[in-house]
Order: sequence, then structure tokens, then C-alpha cells
Amino acid sequence: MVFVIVQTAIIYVIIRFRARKGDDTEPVQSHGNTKLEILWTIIPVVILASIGYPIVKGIFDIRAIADGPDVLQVQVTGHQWWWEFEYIDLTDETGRTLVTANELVIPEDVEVNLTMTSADVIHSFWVPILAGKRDVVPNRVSNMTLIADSATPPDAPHPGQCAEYCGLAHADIRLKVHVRTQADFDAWVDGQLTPAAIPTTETEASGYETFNITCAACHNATVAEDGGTTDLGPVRAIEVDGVTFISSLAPNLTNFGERTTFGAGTFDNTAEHLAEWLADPSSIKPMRPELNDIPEGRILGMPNFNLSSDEISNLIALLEGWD
Ligand code: HEC
Ligand SMILES: [Cu+2]
Repeated sequence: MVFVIVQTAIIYVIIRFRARKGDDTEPVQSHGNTKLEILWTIIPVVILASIGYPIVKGIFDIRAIADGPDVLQVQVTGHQWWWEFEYIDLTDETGRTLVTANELVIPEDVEVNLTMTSADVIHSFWVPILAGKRDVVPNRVSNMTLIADSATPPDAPHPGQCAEYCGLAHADIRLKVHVRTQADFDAWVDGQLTPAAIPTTETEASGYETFNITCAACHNATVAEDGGTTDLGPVRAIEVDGVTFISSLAPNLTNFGERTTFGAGTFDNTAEHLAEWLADPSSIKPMRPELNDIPEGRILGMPNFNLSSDEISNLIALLEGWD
């Protein structure tokens, strides 16, 4: 618009006031115009200030950390190559917090404050439909506020993606955000805080044995035992800037059967995909499990455990039953 207005005015002036043949009157000579100069200084100042004020205010508003009794507090730990979520204010009777992975579930119309850090390299948390990107940096804490206006259909959660290159499986560190009505969210929380059942069928019991021997080296699952609960796998935490973040070696599987996807939002959670995953995880998601160094806590993917097809189907029965 500015270009068109200015160019039109210039062309008009050039043509309208051009020197015509035979007319040699000298144009009016002028030098300086204080009034005009003050005016064309003040007008742009007013325009820029009126644009600048809301922008600067907006930057501070976006940076503000949501707090208060109505805000849902979720801590996010980025890992190569998956996301871990801990709902620090939602606990069961024993004080165990709600921990899940790769699928964030939030109530509609509620402010959610994400407090984020990374266990390894820089990631970036990005759910385009809900908010912009925010870097997730090791040894630093960053925050982001989400507010979702309306619930998502169960099979169409909002898709997200890590937006900062973080190594081999960067393309497959995705995530899902399910938005639920408050009542559905409360029911989900109850389900998540209920420990997984100790298996009763023979297949599940056999899967449970393999889980304890092999899988529990990295994956935690909380099961009901002797009227209380037991963690089958390790529970680990890191402290960053005075904030304690959960930082597990691998996704918590307590309620795995309830998730719609796995492998950081990459595969639909079906028996078929799970069988492929358990047969050789790196064949469907590129990872570097040969570099896993568990004492140092550096995990670059799930190894292939050369499970038999029976072990695989028993584990699938176990995990899909944990919902
Ligand atoms: C050496 C550590 C380690 C062991 C042992 C291990 N896993 Fe994993 N597992 C991982 C890691 C790391 C991931 C995350 C991979 C990713 O998505 O980047 C994972 C992911 C998974 C997932 C997908 C979870 C999700 O929600 O995305 C399932 C299911 C799973 N493992 C099952 C098993 C089973 C069953 C066993 C035992 C046979 C097992 N794992 C043993 C490290 C391990
Ligand atoms: Cu990434």
C-alpha cells in the first residue's frame, strides 16, 4: 500500500509539474520548514509507539508463568527420543505422582503450565495448534502455557513434534495432546493413578515374568501388590535450578494400553505394530541402542532383546491389558 501511494504521488508530480517547452520560470526556492519537520518526526513516533507497546506487552504476557490454584501443573522432560510428563499435583494415596509419556492429556478451558527441561540435548516442544515453540534445554528450566478451547475426539488428538534437531530419531519424537472435558479428564486421572493389575491369565503371567526379568531394567510400571503398590522398574529424577524433574530411562508403562500411540507418537498402538517393535525396535524407529550406557543414564533407544514370538505375544497381552 505504501509503495503504491508513494509511487503514484511521485509519478503524478513528475508529470504534472514537469518543465514544459518554452517555459523557463524558475520554481519557488525554499529551505527548511520547522513545522513540517516537527510533524514528520512526531507522527512516526506515535505510530511506532502504538505498534510497539502491545508487542512488548505481548512478549511479557507470553513469558509469564501461569500460576494459581486453577492452573494444571505439568513437568516435561525431553529425552532422545521421547517425552515424559509428570503431573506434580496429581497423586494417589501413597503420594505417587501421575507419570506418563508421549501423550499429554489436559482438560479443556484450563490453563496448563508446562515446566520443561531436557535429560540430554536441546529439544523443542511444539504443538502447533495450541501454541508456539519453546526450547527444552538441559540444565535449564523453560515454561509454556497452554489453553485448549475444546475437547478433541479420542482418535484425533492434537499432533506435536520436537522442533529442534536432536539426533538420529528427531523426525520420530512426536507427541499427542488429548483435550478432554473436565469430567473425562478426572476419570482419566483416576485411571492413571490406579496401579496396573497383577496378571491373572497364564499368557499375561508369562509376559509379566519377562517384563520383570528384561523390561524392568529400564521401564517402570506401578502394580498393585499386597494392598499397596510396587514399582517394578527404576524411578529416577534430576534436579535443575531447584526443580526436581522425573527423568526415567524409558517411558512409564503402567497404563500403556490406554495410549493411542507409542514410540513418541509415531506408531498407532496396535498389537501388530507392537509385535514389530518388540521384535526389533530399531527396524521401525531409527535409534542407537548399541550406545546405551545405563550407569551413565544415557539411553539412545530400546535394544533388540531377541524375544521369541511367544514372549512377544505374551508381553503384548500384558501391556494392552494395562490400561
Ligand atoms: C535398555 C533399556 C530398555 C529396556 C530393557 C526395554 N526398553 Fe522399551 N524402551 C526403551 C526406550 C529408551 C524407549 C523409548 C524409545 C523411543 O520411543 O524413542 C522404549 C519404548 C518402549 C515402548 C513404547 C512406549 C511408548 O509409550 O512410546 C514399549 C511398549 C516398550 N519399550 C516395551 C518394552 C518391553 C516389553 C521391554 C522388555 C522386553 C522393554 N521395552 C525393554 C528402553 C528399554
Ligand atoms: Cu528433536
